[in-house]
Amino acid sequence: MGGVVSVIAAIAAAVGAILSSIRSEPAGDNPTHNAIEEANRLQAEQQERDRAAQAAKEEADRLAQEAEMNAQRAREAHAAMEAAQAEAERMRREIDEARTAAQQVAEAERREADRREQEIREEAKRALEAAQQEALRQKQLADAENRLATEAQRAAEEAARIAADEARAAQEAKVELERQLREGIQPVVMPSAADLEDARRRIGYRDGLYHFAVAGIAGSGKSSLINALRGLRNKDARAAATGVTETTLCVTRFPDSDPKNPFVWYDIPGAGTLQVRDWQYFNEQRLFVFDALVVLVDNRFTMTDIAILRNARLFGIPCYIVRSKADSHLLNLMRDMGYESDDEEQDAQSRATLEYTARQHLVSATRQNVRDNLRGADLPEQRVYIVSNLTMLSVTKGNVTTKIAKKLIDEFEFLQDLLGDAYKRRGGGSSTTVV
Ligand SMILES: Nc1nc2c(ncn2[C@@H]2O[C@H](COP(=O)(O)OP(=O)(O)O)[C@@H](O)[C@H]2O)c(=O)[nH]1
Ligand SMILES: *[C@@H]1O[C@H](CO)[C@@H](O)[C@H](O)[C@H]1NC(C)=O
Ligand SMILES: *[C@@H]1O[C@H](CO)[C@@H](O)[C@H](O)[C@H]1NC(C)=O
Ligand SMILES: [Mg+2]
Repeated sequence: MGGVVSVIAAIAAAVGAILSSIRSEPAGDNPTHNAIEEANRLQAEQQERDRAAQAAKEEADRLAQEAEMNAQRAREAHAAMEAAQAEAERMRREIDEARTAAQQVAEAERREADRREQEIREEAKRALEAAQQEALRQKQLADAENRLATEAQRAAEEAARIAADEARAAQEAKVELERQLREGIQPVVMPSAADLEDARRRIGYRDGLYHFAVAGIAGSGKSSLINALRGLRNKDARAAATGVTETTLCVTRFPDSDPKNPFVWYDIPGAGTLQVRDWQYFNEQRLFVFDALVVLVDNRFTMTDIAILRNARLFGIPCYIVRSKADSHLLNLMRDMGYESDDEEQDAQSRATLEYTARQHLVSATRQNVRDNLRGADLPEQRVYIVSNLTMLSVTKGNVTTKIAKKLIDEFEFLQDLLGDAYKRRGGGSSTTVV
């Protein structure tokens, strides 16, 4: 606005100067001319001044117009500036608003993110706890199942063990039964009172007497041993016949030759030669009725010998294992070792040495053989008496000469044990009943 005023002032000053310069101009010569010229010049000057005034006016108009335009422009610029400022302000506000909105959005998003994160955390925590609980539950289930399985397995093992034990016991029983059948062991059949009474009647059993049975295969020396125990020679009239082939299964009764002796002897034939099952032998021959049994073995044990030993054990009857014919076995051994009975050159010393060695061999081999057989039959060990008929007779008769004494093996112990046990079992009682 000030700009416009100064422009107008300048224009006014210029107009004043022009007017004063016009007033101070000096006057010319010819008045008419001068006047005309003056008039003309004045007119020209007036015209010039008019033109100048017109130009100044035009210039002033132009300037005014220009000023007006400038003012207009200034107004427009001001307005534009104000608009720009307003726009800028608006934009600033918009930006602020946008920023605020963005901040709010960001804040909301952050809060949402936090919330989600918290949610996820809690969810994860819940899931973890649930998983832990489930794991615990599974573990407890597994533990329970393990316990059950262990118990079931223990029970199964126990059942299997019992079954195995039973199977083993059954198998053992079967094997034992088969073994007993094979080895002639009689199933334990205890005789009835009537059976016993019948058996006693048949053998002429008398209370107060000792009833000895001598069993063994034919030719083992039963008759000879019985003769010797009765104090008889084989060739004595009252002696049992020897060396005869047995044809019957009869039990033969031999009273002792001395009526003062409470002994009765029985020859039990056929052991090991019968067609009956070995285990039947004991009961068929009614061996349970005797007070003591002598089992004579010649060279080898028979199944019947074993069956007799086993059954005698069951019935509690003392049993004596005897090997007879020691003298002839000894002679055979000596012959095997080089002894010639008709060789005059062999001196007494070397004969004695040979006999001693042969006797040692006979005794140890016989004892070993019996031991092996008993063990093989699962029977307890017991001694074997090695005897000869002649030496036995001397011992029985109490007439042991120096010559006989040299030949003694087990005869003395045999008689001592046989009669000693008998007296002991009967409480040392005595009877003079003559049969
Ligand atoms: N050298 C010897 N021969 C005997 C002995 N015992 C028996 N004998 C003989 O052996 C054979 C059979 O004897 P024996 O008593 O009849 O046996 P059994 O069939 O069991 O009654 C007979 O020839 C007897 O003389 C003995 O101790 N020594
Ligand atoms: C013993 O047996 C032998 C062989 O048979 C016989 O020669 C002898 O007479 C018997 N001895 C007695 C004492 O019977
Ligand atoms: C004893 O035996 C011997 C021969 O062996 C005989 O001579 C004697 O008479 C016997 N004595 C008795 C008491 O039997
Ligand atoms: Mg006989």
